[in-house]
Amino acid sequence: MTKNTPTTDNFPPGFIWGSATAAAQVEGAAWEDGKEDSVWDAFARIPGNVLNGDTPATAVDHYHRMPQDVALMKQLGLDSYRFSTSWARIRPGGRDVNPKGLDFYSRLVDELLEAGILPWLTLYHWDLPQGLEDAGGWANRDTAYRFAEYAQDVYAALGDRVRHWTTFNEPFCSSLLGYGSGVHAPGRQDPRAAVAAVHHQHLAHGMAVTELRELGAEQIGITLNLSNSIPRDPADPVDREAARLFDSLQNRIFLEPILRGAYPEDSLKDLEPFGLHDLIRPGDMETIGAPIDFLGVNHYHDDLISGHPDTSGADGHGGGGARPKASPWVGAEHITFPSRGLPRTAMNWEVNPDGLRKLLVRLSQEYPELPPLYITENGAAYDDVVSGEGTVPDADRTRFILDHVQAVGAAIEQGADVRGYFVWSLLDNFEWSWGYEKRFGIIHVDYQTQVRTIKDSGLAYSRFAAAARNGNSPVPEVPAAAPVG
Ligand code: GBH
Repeated sequence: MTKNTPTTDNFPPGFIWGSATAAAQVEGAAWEDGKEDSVWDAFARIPGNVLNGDTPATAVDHYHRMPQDVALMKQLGLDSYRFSTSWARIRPGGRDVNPKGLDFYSRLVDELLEAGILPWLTLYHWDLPQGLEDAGGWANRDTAYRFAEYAQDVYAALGDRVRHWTTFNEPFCSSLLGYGSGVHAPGRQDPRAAVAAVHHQHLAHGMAVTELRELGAEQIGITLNLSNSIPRDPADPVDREAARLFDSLQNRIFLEPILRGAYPEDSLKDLEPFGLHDLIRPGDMETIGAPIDFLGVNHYHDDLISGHPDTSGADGHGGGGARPKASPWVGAEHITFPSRGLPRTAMNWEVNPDGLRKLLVRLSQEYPELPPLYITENGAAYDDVVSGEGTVPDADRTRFILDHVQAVGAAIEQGADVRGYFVWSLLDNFEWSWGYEKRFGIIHVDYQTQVRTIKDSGLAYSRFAAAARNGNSPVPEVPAAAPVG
């Protein structure tokens, strides 16, 4: 099959075609119906933290436009919608349960089920109640116990209708970016706090898995952001060591505690100076290793790694936010990300669809204990233009999505047990430290009017998913000009 005729042959019946968002990125209504600050509300208020001084206060007003947004999902024919619940809405300040907060998600779930769309719920996508941050945040072990309580609250309200439960989205970001590099909320730059946040989020995950299991949740998992760590020169021991270290901090310190109940030996050594050993109490690793039913994989780009100063002239990694901060890779500040000269997205991230195939095949081969996989995020930011006809001809994003979907198909053909793909994102939204400048949506949002327009990539994705569902292959690559429905 050539690149220009995407095939649906490799996707098994029942494969889930979805799209994803996160509460802080889409909801807005930051202080409505009892909600109080999350760390992202507080962080965004401090000048210099978020590009252009943008904040998540209004976002794309999904809190008020939810029924219309679900109608758009239905129009696209999505099988599933991956969303997150806001802890700061459900337990403002981390204190008592707020029934109005829970009610929003109850209405969302009902609306989805009514539309025939499977709700895929994530409990934590980075928006810790500021009240809990004031008490030490994820550097404080107590936050893990608070998370387990919050998980129970959400299950009590939605467990009768939601079958798929994800504890954390990308704990890498909410620990190492939030407490190490400071590029994400709460903006701390303290390597020891960052390592504590890693361990306490693991613990919170494990405790929530145990609680949810006892309460009867059907499918429980976690989403990790994983990346291929590729040594610039595989023959150079300095590059090889840098790639090992990056792989340890980016991938294996998350994968192995969760899948095997143990930190990798080399990571334990690397992180000893930052206090990892002292954080681990008897029983923790068993809790963290509680069996899960699926692993969510978020993948955007590979990382080419060197242990030498970068002389390529371009940071192949693409940086992260309003301004340069410290490195999130604790104890690995010397690592550089040289460029391979591949095309880039508007995030300056390299485009290399085959990296996704490689990652999935590697996971399947190296981890015999691996549960079924779902691609819970993949997508791209490009600078979109709305045409005179009111369409959004985003050919780059269409290409990106269809090529990555093909890479997932190729991985399945090579034995990876992948059961779903969620494109990031359903809507243009608050892209964290980049504010509203970077657009990832398959639906365009005019931030002045909140008007939504399905982009050509959304139409193409919808058509591909429909063809896969019906067993039609190959699929013509040119996006339809007319709206779907
Ligand atoms: C995902 O994270 C998020 O889950 C989602 O909310 C977000 O909107 C989406 O991606 C698009 O960004 O240069 O050192 O600061 C993506 C994973 C991890 C990619 C951090 C960028 C920057 C590291 N991100 N990385 S650094």
